[in-house]
Amino acid sequence: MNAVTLSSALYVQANPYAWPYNGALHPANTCIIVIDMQTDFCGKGGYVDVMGYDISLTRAPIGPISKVLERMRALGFHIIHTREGHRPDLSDLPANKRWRSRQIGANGTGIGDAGPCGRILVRGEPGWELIPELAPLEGEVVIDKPGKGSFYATDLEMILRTRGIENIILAGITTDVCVHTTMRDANDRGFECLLLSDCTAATDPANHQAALNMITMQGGVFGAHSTSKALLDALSVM
Ligand code: C5J
Repeated sequence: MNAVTLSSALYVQANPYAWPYNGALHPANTCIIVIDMQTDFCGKGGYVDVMGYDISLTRAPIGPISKVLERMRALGFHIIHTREGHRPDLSDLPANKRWRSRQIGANGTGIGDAGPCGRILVRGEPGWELIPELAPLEGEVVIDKPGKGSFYATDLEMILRTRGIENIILAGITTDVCVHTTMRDANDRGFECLLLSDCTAATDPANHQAALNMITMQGGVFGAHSTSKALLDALSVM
């Protein structure tokens, strides 16, 4: 996939349309949100591992995300990270979320319970930390969220509006849960969204593919999806 340039406009070759819709892609109005690249979702002994899923799937985006971050940082784009997690007293953990999390995995261990990497998805615990390979740099925004979406019960929207951000590039895990919820919520708020297919992953490859397919319906019902290569090709003209 190659970048598409029209006069001063800049587009990423994407599916189902060249993104962003208006060609207004530049560092001042565009961010990347790297969602939940935490040990609990992609590390040995973390929540996804304890549930019995294959963490090689959720680790696959680490390399592509690193390359994209390196280039976007060099160009001065806004960089945002999120972490899913709960207060140590679990006062922000809905009872049904906790109950459901205990239905799968070793010995009924669920969110808030002690696992190999500390209490699962509890703020401050080792498993809740962002993985070192994708650690935020000084000054980058980190959003702590109690839910799947990055807007619910956070100040993300206020930060995006204050910075004049219109375009959101999505990376992280998992494609079908936190990434999709964030993309849908961002789209409803009028943000123009691009999901990078090799910078995201699900615990089930079929769900990852289905999540990509959903985006392409209705002319791009939530935005578009593309690859890290297509994005980097587009950014190479900057
Ligand atoms: C999940 C997430 N899958 N970050 N969280 O529970 O997608």
